[in-house]
Amino acid sequence: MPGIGVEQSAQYVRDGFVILRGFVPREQIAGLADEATRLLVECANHISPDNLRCRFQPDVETGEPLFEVFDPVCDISPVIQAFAEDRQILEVMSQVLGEPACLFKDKLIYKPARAKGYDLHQDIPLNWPGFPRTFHTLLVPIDSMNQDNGCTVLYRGQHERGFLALPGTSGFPLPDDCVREEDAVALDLLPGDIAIFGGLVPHRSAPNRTNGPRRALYLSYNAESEGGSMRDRHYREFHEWMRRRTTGDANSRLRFW
Ligand SMILES: O=C(O)CCC(=O)C(=O)O
Repeated sequence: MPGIGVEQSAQYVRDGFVILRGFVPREQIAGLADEATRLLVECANHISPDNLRCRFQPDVETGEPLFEVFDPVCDISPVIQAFAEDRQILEVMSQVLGEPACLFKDKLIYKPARAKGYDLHQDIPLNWPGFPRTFHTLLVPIDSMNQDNGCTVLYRGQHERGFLALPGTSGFPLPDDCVREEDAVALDLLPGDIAIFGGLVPHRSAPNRTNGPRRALYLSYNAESEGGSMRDRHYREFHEWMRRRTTGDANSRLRFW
C-alpha cells in the first residue's frame, strides 16, 4: 500500500480530506466483501432493534426499517479487526494525524437498496466531553460508491469553520443551509480506493437508489497523545447514551439515525 505524498498532504490540509486511489489490494477487498456477507448470514438471528450494535434506516419508498450498520464491528469480525489494525493502515492514519493513531470507532455500513442515507452532520459531537478532537475517519468502500447508490458527500474546506451546530442544538442534523452546494464533493470511489476525512468536515449522503447494497467500512482513529486507546470507553459511553435516548416509542428502539 502506498502512503500519502506531498500533493495529497497539501490537499488534505486545504480540503479537510484526501482520496487515495488503489490503496487497498484487490484480494484484501475481496476478503472484506466475503466477511461482510458472512456477518450478515451468521448474525442474522442477532440483528434486532434491541441489539445496541445494530442501526436501521427507513426504506425511502415504504418507510419499512432496513438494517443498515454494525457499530462496532471489530469485536465480531477478526478479519475487520486485523484490517483496522494493519500496519499500513495505521501508518497512513499516523501520517494524517502526525503521530501514532489509535482505533476509536469501527462501523460496517451496508446501506441496502432504498436506505434513506444520512442527513448533514459533523462527526465530532459538540457536547460530548472527552470525544477526541483528532477524530479522523478512514472510509473503505467494499462496493463501488457513487451518486446512484448514495455515496458520502463531503464539503470541501468547511472543517476550517469549526463546529457548525447552532447554539443549543445537538448538531445532528445540521441545517442544510450551513454549507454551499458548490463546495460539495461526492466521493465516487472504486473498491481499493480510500478516503480519509477529519471529524469536523460536514458530510451527508443521499438514498441508495440502486438494487444492491453499498457496503463500506468507516474506521475512525484518534491521535495517541489525545487519550491513547479510548475505544472501549467510547463504546461504553455510546451505548449508555443510546440506552438513555431509547423511549417506549418503536422508532427510538430502531435507532433510525
Ligand atoms: O455511508 C453513508 O451513507 C454516510 C455515513 C456517514 O455519514 C457516517 O457514518 O457518519
